[in-house]
Amino acid sequence: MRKKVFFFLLLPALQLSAQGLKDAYEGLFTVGVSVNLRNVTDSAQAALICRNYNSVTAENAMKPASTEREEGRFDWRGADRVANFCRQHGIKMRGHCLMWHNQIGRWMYEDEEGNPLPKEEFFRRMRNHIHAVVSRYKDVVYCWDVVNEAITDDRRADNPYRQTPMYRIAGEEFIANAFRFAHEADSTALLFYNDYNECDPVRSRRIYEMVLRLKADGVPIDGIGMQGHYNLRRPQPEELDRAIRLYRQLVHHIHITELDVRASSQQGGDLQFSKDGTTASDSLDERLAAQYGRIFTVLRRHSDVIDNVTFWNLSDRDSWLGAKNYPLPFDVNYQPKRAYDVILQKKDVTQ
Ligand code: 9MR
Repeated sequence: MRKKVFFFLLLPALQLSAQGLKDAYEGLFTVGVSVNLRNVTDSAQAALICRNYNSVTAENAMKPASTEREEGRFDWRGADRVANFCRQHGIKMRGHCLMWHNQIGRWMYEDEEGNPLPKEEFFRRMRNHIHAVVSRYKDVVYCWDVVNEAITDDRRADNPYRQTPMYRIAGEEFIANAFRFAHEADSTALLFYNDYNECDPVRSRRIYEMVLRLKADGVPIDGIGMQGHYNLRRPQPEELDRAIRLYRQLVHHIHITELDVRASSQQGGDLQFSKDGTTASDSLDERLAAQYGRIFTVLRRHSDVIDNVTFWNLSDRDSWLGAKNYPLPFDVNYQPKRAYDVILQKKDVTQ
């Protein structure tokens, strides 16, 4: 009899510990992670993914440079590995990414002598690429980051756009057509514009105005991806809240696509940051938990428009920021940190 009572007392605790992030956020938004090929091959890491996440993004494997390094020579090995893992485990994917100025073969926009392609030829190549990738993963990918990081980092520039070879060939039409081609290939996928430093007032205004114009022109754009490369201090809750309020005036779908919180003071998705980070400590662990707590408190408040929150990498060991930035809820040994508990327990943190 005693034993039985003890078991029943224990049951809720056991159930709680069997819950992953995806269960804790059921009904609010899906919780995702970006993965490399090791993550989906190693059985312990795979189990961690399946327990916590119900959305997966390929960190690099679906980018143009991975799938079509040279025109027409497709290499699906990496992308298929991740997609098959997801198919096998019934996890849906965020497709990342169709058009970006990084990790893309020059053939997309240049001829063999290095001259910019005529606009029509550029569009032909872009359309072929987008159709091939989107069609292949239609069954498992529920949304795509169609255009990534098209807004300039120069907050004072008159032209809001990043001056990439693709932009120079076709201007804003390059962005519009990328969305049109993706929609042709899969009319049911949700299509996103994705960018970083998206809480910055200048950049967020520019993103807003661009999406507003595209939508007014009938371009099939469904959502805004806020990358979420943050740090321990920024954004502050009101900055994050303000950006979400701005974007939600325009779109019904907001995804936090690449969330991490670095220990150094920079923010953003560019590679100009220090991997040196700082030394691990108890207080750092607490500050990380507090910042994740503040961020998720805001995100939960907007869960009617936010339908996915994705961490950029599985653990500190995998992070593009280097392990010394301690940016994720799982440490270098794939053990949950305080930040994980704060997120899991949905504790409101406002200070
Ligand atoms: O995490 C990715 C890293 O492995 C690559 O080397 C890098 C190349 O630029 O891209 C990283 O992912 C980026 C993402 O695709 C777009 N937003 C910024 C991310 C961090 O740079």
